[in-house]
Amino acid sequence: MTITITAFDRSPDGGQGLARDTRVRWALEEVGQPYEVRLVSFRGLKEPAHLALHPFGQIPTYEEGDLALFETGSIVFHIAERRAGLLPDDACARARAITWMFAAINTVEPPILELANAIVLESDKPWNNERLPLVKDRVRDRLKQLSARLGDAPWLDGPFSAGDLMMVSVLLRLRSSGLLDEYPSLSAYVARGEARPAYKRAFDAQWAVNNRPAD
Ligand SMILES: N[C@@H](CCC(=O)N[C@@H](CS)C(=O)NCC(=O)O)C(=O)O
Repeated sequence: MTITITAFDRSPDGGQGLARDTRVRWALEEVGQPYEVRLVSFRGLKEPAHLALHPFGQIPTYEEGDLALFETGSIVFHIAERRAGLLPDDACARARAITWMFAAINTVEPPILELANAIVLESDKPWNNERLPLVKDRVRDRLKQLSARLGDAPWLDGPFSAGDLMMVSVLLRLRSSGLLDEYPSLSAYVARGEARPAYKRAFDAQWAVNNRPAD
């Protein structure tokens, strides 16, 4: 059955891989599942056809036959549950990998998004200079804890899993801030994720879309 995901017609990051379709592409590449992509303009995101798929008017979405999903956590979980390669067979190891998926999007991603908003959307506000260090420290708190847990291990819990895929995807957004460099083990962890052939294929695919000649 054909799988179709949605992605920005032109991502604001110009193809740096930060738009969230990249993590879905990565999951599909990890399990060897071909997919198609429907590109959506910013205006299209808020039109009824897209809102029927995604109530918040965002990308990515995932369609497979009659099934339509939104939210990358749910989409990656759906992919990982149905195809081998992203979740361990052992029930307890599987539950722990799923826990790391939730940790990535519920505990680590929120302060990172807050920082991105502070840098991109609030830089002109008179209070930004005072607030920014506080926001950065909230990110550092999480990075310190995550780095302590990762230790010298290559991945968060045994072999690479959907938990690592989500965590690396979330951490990638920090690169331009320089904060990741303060935690060498996390920098190396992210680099290991980026070095995976499946990540490279996902990155290249979204790069090609975002750097195609103007229509
Ligand atoms: N929690 C959602 C967030 C989705 C999201 O923020 N998508 C962004 C692109 S990465 C978007 O569509 N932004 C446009 C908008 O919100 O209008 C997920 O993980 O899927």
